[in-house]
Formats: sequence, structure tokens, C-alpha cells
Amino acid sequence: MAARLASQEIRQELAKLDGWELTASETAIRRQFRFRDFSEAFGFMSRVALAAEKLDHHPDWSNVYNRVEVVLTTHDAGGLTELDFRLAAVMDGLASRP
Ligand code: H2B
Repeated sequence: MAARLASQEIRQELAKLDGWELTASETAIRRQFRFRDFSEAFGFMSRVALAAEKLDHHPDWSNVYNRVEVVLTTHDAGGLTELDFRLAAVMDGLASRP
């Protein structure tokens, strides 16, 4: 199982990402993605779902029309691990593609 990251490691990882924020409990990161319409939002979610299966690491998320709200945490570890930051980077890459 991936190990929980220390507070300083979390801040270092967060600094490499754009648009993600730490939750007050410091056990998760969150970001809102916004797309042109539902079809683009759902396409993004489908691509992320395939990547999440490969990583065996899955987002907590919700979708309203063109918005996708994402919270990443490692449930097994009870906090943030490198897997959350790996998935966040994958999501950023998939969201920025046309
Ligand atoms: N995703 C997330 N976000 N946290 C986990 O702890 C987790 C997961 N555990 N995906 C994985 C699946 C685990 O249940 C399987 C058995 O590897």
C-alpha cells in the first residue's frame, strides 16, 4: 500500500499542479473542471475512468452538466499518497486536450 505523505511532501507535490487545493483536514486535494458542455465533461470522465482503472486508484467525483468536481484521497491510507498526485496529473493532462 502507498504510504501517506508528510505535510511538506504534500506541499511540494501540490506546487507542481495547477488549480488543485488542499482540504482543511489535509487528507485530500480537490479541483473543479469546467467544460463546454455535458458531452465534453462526460468524455473527460470516461477517459479518466480508464486511466483510474489502470492505476487502480479512483477519484471521488460528481458531475453537474459541464462541471466535474473531483476530490482525491487514498482511502486505504486515510490520507494523501503519491497515487493521488499521479492521478491529479493524469486528470490535468486529459482535461487540457481538445
Ligand atoms: N482508490 C482510492 N482513491 N483510494 C483507495 O484506497 C483505493 C482506490 N484503493 N482504488 C484501491 C482501489 C483498492 O481498493 C484496490 C483493492 O486496490
